[in-house]
Amino acid sequence: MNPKAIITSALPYANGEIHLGHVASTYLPADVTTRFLRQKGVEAYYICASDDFGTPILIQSEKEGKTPEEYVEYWNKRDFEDFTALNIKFDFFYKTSSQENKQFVQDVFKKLEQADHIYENEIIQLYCNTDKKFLPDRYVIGTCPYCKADDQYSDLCEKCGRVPEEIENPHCSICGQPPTKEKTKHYFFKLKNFSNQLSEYLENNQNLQKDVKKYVQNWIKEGLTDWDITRDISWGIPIPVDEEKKKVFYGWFDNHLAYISSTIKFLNDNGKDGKKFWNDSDIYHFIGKDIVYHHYLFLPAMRLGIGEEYKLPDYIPTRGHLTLQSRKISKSRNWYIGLKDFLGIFPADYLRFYLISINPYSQDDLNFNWDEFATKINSELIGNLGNLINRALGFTLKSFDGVVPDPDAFDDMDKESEKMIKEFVTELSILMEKNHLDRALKMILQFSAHFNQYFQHKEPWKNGPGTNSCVFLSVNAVRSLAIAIYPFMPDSSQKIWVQLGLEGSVSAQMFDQISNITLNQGHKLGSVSPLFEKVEESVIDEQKSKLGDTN
Ligand code: B3M
Ligand code: ZN
Repeated sequence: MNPKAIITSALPYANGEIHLGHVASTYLPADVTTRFLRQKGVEAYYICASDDFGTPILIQSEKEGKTPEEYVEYWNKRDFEDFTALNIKFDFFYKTSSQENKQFVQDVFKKLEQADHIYENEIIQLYCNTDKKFLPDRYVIGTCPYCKADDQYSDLCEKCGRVPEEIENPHCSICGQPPTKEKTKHYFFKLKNFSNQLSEYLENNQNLQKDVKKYVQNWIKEGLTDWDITRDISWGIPIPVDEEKKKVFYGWFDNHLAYISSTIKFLNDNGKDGKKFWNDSDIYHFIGKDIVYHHYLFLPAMRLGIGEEYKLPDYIPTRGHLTLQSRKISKSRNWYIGLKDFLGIFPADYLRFYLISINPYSQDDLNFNWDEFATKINSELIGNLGNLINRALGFTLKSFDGVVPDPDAFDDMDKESEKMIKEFVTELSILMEKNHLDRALKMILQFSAHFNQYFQHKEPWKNGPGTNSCVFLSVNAVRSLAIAIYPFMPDSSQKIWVQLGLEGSVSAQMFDQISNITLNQGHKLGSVSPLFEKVEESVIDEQKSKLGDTN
């Protein structure tokens, strides 16, 4: 395992609140992975930033009577607070509009230009005569030229995932009128020139998901088109060579460069050589499947274009979209759940547990369902895990004064349970390393279910022979679980640690410690209380009724 890692998640637009759809596919898996890598002894840093530029942000700030700077500053802070409430723990949360990123982006552009990867071209830009403005990207809706899907934005087809060169049958997304065409000069990045190198990179990188690789390779085979990297708006990073000073970089040119510029700043500020660290590390970019094109093509091509001065991604874990009650999440239709609202009602660990458990390492969409949420929390988290912990520790407290007893000679069942503890870490570690977080969590639940059955079968409350062994092994299994669940549910993990009478932070425990039996005879537990509270049906009903049209 590489002893160094940099982990990033897709940068949230500084334009509205974080909802469950955002956290499921990118932030949560990245946070769990970072915590796990640290438990494996990796020096891992989780870096993110707000994505501050673009037309939608400019328009919205104007509507609210704020400068775009003030507007993005607000959302940058708010996003960070909301993430923190879910224990998404960034080492650094910066912004694409930082001075460092501006400088970095302009430098990268100059290097690309010197290497002859940039050219200027006159293009036809769509203009709306009703709204009196140029219409970039999201401001044009039309038919995808590739898959013929209707109602797609001009910068990204949500049906087939491609970035259309020219959308068919364009309409202004504000007023619905067909736009007129105006001439303007733009800068282009020669993406086409990188087809072979990109194909090789994809081919050689064995960590990328096979199915994603396959369709990206197909896009390359069908032929890439050069990439328009400029926009005629005022809010963005100025283009160094643009003398009229009327253009800025397209947000997708500058945003992913903030992965690098923010990391370098953070590491340099912490006394390290940021660039060297980046190039020595395993690089992970966690994303949702809607931005595959940008991360598997644009991003590596730009790094290739500057001579791989910064390493290309080793991992691009890509996951599907979250639907809500089997319907597409939509803010305007009030079909979404804000992260902050959710965490006002339920503990962070409930959401972390549920979202990870339904989230496979694949492009499949996942569905948030309120009833399923309640069932999973009540029967799996509480009925299985919580039950074992409370039972094993509660019984030790009641019958042994909270002191771990000397085990008797092990019978077959004890031996089997001892073996389970000793072998637990190996397979679990493999699942975690392969990013199968849902399967790892499932394995943890199976381990817990085993010990519930073991405890039930041994009936230690009858105080017959073998009672001591049962208590001894069960308490040690709880310790294993405390370490194993840390990446998933850090708050609960620490609570169990304290109830076990153990000192310090569970985060400092190495992952491999999971399979050690270390709580010996005489160890005194802390005070024991139930970890979780049941989710009531009435609360769920209330949440369901909040969805949908409110007027
Ligand atoms: N800000 C959000 C998205 O399209 C966009 C991600 C940028 S990652 C460099 O999901
Ligand atoms: Zn399409």
